[in-house]
Amino acid sequence: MTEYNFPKDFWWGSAASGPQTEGHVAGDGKGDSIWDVWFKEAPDKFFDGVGPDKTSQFMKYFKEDIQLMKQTGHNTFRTSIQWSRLIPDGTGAVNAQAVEFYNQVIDELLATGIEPFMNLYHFDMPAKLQEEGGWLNRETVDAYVKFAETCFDLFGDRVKKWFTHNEPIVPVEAGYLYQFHYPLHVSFKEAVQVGFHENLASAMAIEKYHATYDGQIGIILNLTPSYPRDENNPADVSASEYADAFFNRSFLDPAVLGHFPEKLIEVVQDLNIVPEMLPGDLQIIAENHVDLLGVNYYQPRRVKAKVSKKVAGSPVMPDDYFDNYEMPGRKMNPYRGWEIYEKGIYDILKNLKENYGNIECYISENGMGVEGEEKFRGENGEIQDDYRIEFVKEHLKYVHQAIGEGSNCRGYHMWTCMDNWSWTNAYKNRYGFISVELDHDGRRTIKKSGHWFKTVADSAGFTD
Ligand code: BGP
Repeated sequence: MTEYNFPKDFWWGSAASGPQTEGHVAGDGKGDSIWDVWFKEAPDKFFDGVGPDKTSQFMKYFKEDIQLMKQTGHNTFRTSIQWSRLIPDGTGAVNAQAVEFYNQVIDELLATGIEPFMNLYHFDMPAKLQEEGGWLNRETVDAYVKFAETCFDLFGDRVKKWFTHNEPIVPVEAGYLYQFHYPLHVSFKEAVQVGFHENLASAMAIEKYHATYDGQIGIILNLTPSYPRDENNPADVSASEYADAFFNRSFLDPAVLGHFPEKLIEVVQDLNIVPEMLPGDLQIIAENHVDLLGVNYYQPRRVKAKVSKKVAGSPVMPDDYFDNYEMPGRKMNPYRGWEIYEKGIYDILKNLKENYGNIECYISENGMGVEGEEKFRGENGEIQDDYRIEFVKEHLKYVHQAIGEGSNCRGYHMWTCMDNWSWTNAYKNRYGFISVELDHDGRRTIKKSGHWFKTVADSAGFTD
């Protein structure tokens, strides 16, 4: 038996987002986001036709939910402020009901001894701004900075940990390359512009925050380590470096180091898709770094040198620089189709220590989506999710090892607290410590993993 002891002040908790949990309440004044619009246009794209209107009804149940957080060991919890709830059209008047709602959530969390971590953008562009081009439009950057300042002004007296974006690469790849988020475009040029504007918006919000407020501000990135098929094959290694530059370093380097990676610059210059920018933009990025980095980790990316032929006439894509590699014998989460590779979390933390000044960080998402979890509900009504306990434990062991070797990792947040609405997958795969039964008006029950996590948080570790 080995003891895995974590620092006494380690952050134990989970992450969620406004659009995936809150739901709509009649007359709440919320404006539409791209998700509301897309769902109205194409409900069949969403698993079982379940849209963003209902979700887990956190708006209705937040008081009870925060008590459940306490019962599952949370000392911290991350969610997001929905831009389209706070400022319904993205740029105009503030919605007083939204202010009241987020105030109540923040106050309730603090009164329960749970520190709120607040994110500002979680894939949820206000519809009105998307009509004007969303992140492609420079004016969105200014609107975002105003939104960020409004949030700091309204809630910054109590919220001391802010994040500018969750997984900003996702709007780039999902919205402008691979068509799994609105607006479903395919354009490397647009993708680069979107990524640039998100980076700039983040740096500008950080600048404002540092000028006036005393907490910490960071960014949450899904760092997906790129492993070459063969470390001794230079072509595989080079392919994995391209994938790393596109999907990790495109945000990690500017956020922490203040500049873009060489490989990315090379590609956008070669392809003549350098984003439009104003004089001084790069300076803003160079001078305004994050204080704290959230690391979302689900799966590795395995890469080999490009061999597949490009279909004539197909658009230029990042994938022209590498092929994905299916490693024989890899361990899979069959429901989500993602590889489970626990050591990846250690490799990320080590990379941050060695190449990113050992920036203060925490695991801001890690988790296992499972379809059909109801079949694991035991006679006592509790879901017996031993697989999730195993998943978390095996990742925590590597986090523990990294900390032992000097990593500045301060906490671990599971995705997610209670089962929530996962974009087009809706409620297909369940991730929570707490189950939500849609057929019973969102009835909540703590799963076995939730009770287990409380014991881990209470004793700041576990034995295995
Ligand atoms: C992350 C997102 C979350 C959440 C999670 C689970 O990428 O930050 O919003 O959705 O992944 O993934 P999925 O919903 O695709 O199953």
